[in-house]
Amino acid sequence: MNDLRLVGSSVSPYTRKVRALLRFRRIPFQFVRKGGRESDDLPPAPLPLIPYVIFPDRNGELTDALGDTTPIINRLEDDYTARAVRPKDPALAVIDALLEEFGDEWLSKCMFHFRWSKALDTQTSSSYLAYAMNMTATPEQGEAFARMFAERQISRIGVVGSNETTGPLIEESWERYLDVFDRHLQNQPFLLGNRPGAGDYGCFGQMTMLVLTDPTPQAVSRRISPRAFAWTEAMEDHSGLEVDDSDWIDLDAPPETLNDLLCELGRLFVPFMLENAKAAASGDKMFECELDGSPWVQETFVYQAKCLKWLKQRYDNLGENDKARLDNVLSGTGCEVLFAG
Ligand SMILES: N[C@@H](CCC(=O)N[C@@H](CS)C(=O)NCC(=O)O)C(=O)O
Repeated sequence: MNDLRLVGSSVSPYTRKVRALLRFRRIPFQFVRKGGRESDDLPPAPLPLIPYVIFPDRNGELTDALGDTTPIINRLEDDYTARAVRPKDPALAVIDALLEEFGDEWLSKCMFHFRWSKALDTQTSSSYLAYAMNMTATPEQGEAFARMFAERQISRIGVVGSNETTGPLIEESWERYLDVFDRHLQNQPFLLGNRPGAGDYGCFGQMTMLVLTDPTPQAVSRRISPRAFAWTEAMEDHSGLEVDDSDWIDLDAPPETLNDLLCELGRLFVPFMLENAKAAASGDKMFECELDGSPWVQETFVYQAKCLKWLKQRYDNLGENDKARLDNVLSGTGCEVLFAG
């Protein structure tokens, strides 16, 4: 059987998410740099995005390309049972999926906002990106690429919802997240217990940039949570961590800080997802609303409406007892509105 291939870039947050997850899961894989000879010899990307994974088909041939990290994780859960990242308890698995979306779809706003709205962060991050694609580029090529890439990203900053109105809210949310993350991790080393879930990997992906490389959010994280630096570094490779089913937290007796973390999700991320989905459903290109008492305005992000649908499906698939157990934990956090009606 051929090892599967992860195609991406070591400076892409979503690539890092999947690479670290594969290591924890002890799934044999080869990491392939996008744009290199090795990636050209593989089936093409299913979407114009990285990362993607090439799975072996029934004959062991590498033919089956899958994009988008959440479906990739789902497929890995189906194909390999050991060391799963989705909790066995289906109600807890909904919280894990919610945390994964928070990482993917909200912390990515923090990442994009700091990186492409602050000159220092733009300069720092774009300066090395060319070399990640072409290690032998000349300094002139590197600088030309940095300028081109920064211009392109800055022109797209509105897509993720960073603008003058939303910037301060995004920055405050990064600070509050670090505070609650730090308090929560005093109870257990991962978001949902003594083993990492998909939620940890979702948050980790964005934190590779926010905590490890980009100067402004990194300075904030060093001030509020030195633990976040150690955690993010450690998340890269948990292949040696031994885990079993009892390592998940008990959803019926969760630590109080889980409630605090969910309240943070319920403050901006959850109402944002609902407003965005409403706008997508009515075909609006832009939407304006109030989040946590402050005005919010951004372009509608159709992909994020799809993410919300995935979350709702998970909830709808629960039995009545598990719905009640989950409702009990979500109640009063602001997250319960996701699944109401
Ligand atoms: N939702 C996607 C997001 C992937 C994504 O945004 N990838 C970025 C790099 S981290 C990308 O490929 N961007 C291509 C571009 O900017 O043109 C996932 O979960 O994989």
